[in-house]
Amino acid sequence: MSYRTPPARKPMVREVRDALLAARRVILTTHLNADGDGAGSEAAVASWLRANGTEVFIINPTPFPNSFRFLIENQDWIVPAGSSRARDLCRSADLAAVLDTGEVPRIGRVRDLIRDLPTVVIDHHPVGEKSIGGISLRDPDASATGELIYDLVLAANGPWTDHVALGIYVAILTDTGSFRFTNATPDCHRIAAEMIARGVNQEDTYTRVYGAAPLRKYKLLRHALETLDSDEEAGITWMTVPTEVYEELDATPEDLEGMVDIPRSVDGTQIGVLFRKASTGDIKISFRSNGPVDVNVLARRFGGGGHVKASGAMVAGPLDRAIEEVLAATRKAVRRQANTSEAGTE
Ligand SMILES: [Mn+2]
Repeated sequence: MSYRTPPARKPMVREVRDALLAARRVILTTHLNADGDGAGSEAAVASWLRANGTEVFIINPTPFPNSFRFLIENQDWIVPAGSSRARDLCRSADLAAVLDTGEVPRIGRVRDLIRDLPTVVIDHHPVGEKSIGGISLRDPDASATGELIYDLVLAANGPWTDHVALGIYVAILTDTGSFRFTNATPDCHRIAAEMIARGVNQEDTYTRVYGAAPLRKYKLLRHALETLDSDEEAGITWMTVPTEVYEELDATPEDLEGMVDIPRSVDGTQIGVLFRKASTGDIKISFRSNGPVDVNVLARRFGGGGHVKASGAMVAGPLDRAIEEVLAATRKAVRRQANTSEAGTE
């Protein structure tokens, strides 16, 4: 059985494909602290549209992660959001494409840069309260935004450049936790298989994505592990990134990638939580759910959001008060879920 774009998705795919192919200069962006799905999707769209003769630039709200630069065919396509070049490019562009988020607060300062441009959104998150307008290809059933990029390139009949295949592969690889999570659907395996057939080297790619961490990442982790704690009764495990060590080591948000998987991987954990102080002084929270509790709903209570099993939010400091408040709300969410399940079985 080979992959087919789900029928319900097809009209959106065509509309977004046509908008992208009609533009002469396109600005790509993604959410704050781009992950493998955001960066991989940008890499694939940039390579695909460039091969079609479109001018494409990547302007993200936070610096493009160094660890994902190898995905981008030409580093000159990446333009810092604060530069005058970014302003000029946005002023002369036809279209902005927002990838792997559809929410205004998630694109930070880029919002102002693309305010006057027609916008397309390509995303697999559930639609939130501060949704970005314009035409869209949104499907929460997609394993990753990279899967929707595959649909677009398929609908356009390519071209399948090396960087299109690599970007899509890394987007799916990283957003499915290396094909471990429930979003690692048969369809995303089919797409990944095709990308390997198109030349992606899975071993090299895995090493570049997961096997090239700076030493400071593990030094930071060593200190973070000292804070690992749990409420075994509620099934909540949490960890805090120590602010002073983070600053001393000159760590970056990239160094925190995957850290929340440690509390979530403790036996008996329903919800894993990671706390850290952001540069703004606010406290960033990451939630991961192993069970039936919807952490998207939980994160939204704090003005954040995400997916059912993975979400995040930002709350005001100080850190200890934030931890207390968030853990109280998390316990409540666990209790509420337990009550619903009980009621459901009666
Ligand atoms: Mn994603």
